[in-house]
Amino acid sequence: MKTVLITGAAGGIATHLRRELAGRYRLRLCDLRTVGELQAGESFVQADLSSLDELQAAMRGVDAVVHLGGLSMEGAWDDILSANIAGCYNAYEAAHREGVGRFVFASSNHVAGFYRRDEVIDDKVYPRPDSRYGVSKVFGEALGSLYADKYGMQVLCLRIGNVNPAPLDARRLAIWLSPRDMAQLAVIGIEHPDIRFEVVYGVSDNRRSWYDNRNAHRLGYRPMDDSETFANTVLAGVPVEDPRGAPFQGGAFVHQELFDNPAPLPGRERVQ
Ligand code: 15L
Repeated sequence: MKTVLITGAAGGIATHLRRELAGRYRLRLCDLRTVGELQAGESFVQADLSSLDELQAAMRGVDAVVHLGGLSMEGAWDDILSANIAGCYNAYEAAHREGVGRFVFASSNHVAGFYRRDEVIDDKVYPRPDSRYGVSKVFGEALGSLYADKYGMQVLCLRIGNVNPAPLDARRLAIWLSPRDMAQLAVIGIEHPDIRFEVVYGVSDNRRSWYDNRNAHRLGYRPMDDSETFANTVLAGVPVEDPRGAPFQGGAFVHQELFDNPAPLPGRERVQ
């Protein structure tokens, strides 16, 4: 049985993954915070993303890393810098030094949040991050590319939408990722023989999706859920979205800290 280290193990996505992957792998849970009661097959190791030594010790002997650690939303530059830039570098570097061959990186839809919702984008689009957080995820993907090309690490970057048992609002109907579909993507990253460096969208089979996720399907992803099941309930209960974010895939992330409408200036649109 493979041993898989999950960073950010006290967080929401990890909590779902623990349940979904139970019995399939030995799970080594890694966080600065405590992770709650350990289940069969789980162990806990405390490590700070700012410490390469601690991360190396945590990764010793594991077969794969699922890197969920770091800030999961926009933050002050110093916090993004330490948790998502330096911390992400440390995670890849520790994996490399410990000879871990597989790395699943929790990237985010916010690497491309400035694409509009009427555009369908795939894994090859040039990034258009909507926040410092989004920029940090572009950096994490670039590190994955570097470690794959230079050291042969097998890296899968998941541009995750939003993981929840049910979609939270109208925007999340497009980007929702059910826990079991998230687990399926993680398993592809841990096991698929042909992965070198791949980017896929971490979304379920949502009818309202604005992603062309053919690369995930090519790797065998067969999502089991579609947010449409929840659409009537979700749409009945949600407040109207802020018009500054509503045209953009990244939603509120695009207008955080902005006072004016950030609609692209003439000439800003790119031809793919
Ligand atoms: C993300 O990347 C965040 O980690 C998550 O907290 C949500 O905000 C999600 O994106 C989203 O776009 O809804």
